[in-house]
Amino acid sequence: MRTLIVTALLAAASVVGAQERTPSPAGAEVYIISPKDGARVPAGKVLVQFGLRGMGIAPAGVKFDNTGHHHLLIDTDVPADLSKPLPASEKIVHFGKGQTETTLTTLTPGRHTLQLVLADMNHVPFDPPVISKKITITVK
Ligand SMILES: [Cu+2]
Repeated sequence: MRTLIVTALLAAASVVGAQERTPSPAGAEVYIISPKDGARVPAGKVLVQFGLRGMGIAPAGVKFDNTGHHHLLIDTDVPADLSKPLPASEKIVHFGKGQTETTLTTLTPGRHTLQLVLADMNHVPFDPPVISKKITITVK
């Protein structure tokens, strides 16, 4: 009897500890429309356009099946632990209003990487994750 209770408590604790991840539909795909991988772009304003197939966009906080919002990763890797909400920083930019493009004005001359991660209303990546290819651009 005691073993049973302990087991039940442990199971409950592990459920609370892990953020629940939202399933993504098969075939969902996020990609960077522009700039193109390997592009050389003038310094100043770099327009980045986000593409999405097989899912829709909804603002953060809005629950609607098969939707999420974009996150642009700049010069950084996708976090190893995808069970947690994506942090917000200058390298991980949230587009919680449902934006599908942005203009970067702070990229310094040289090589930079860009990558998109779609995440759910709570900023947690989907399962399986919907992540773009990482592209490299050179700012002139
Ligand atoms: Cu977010």
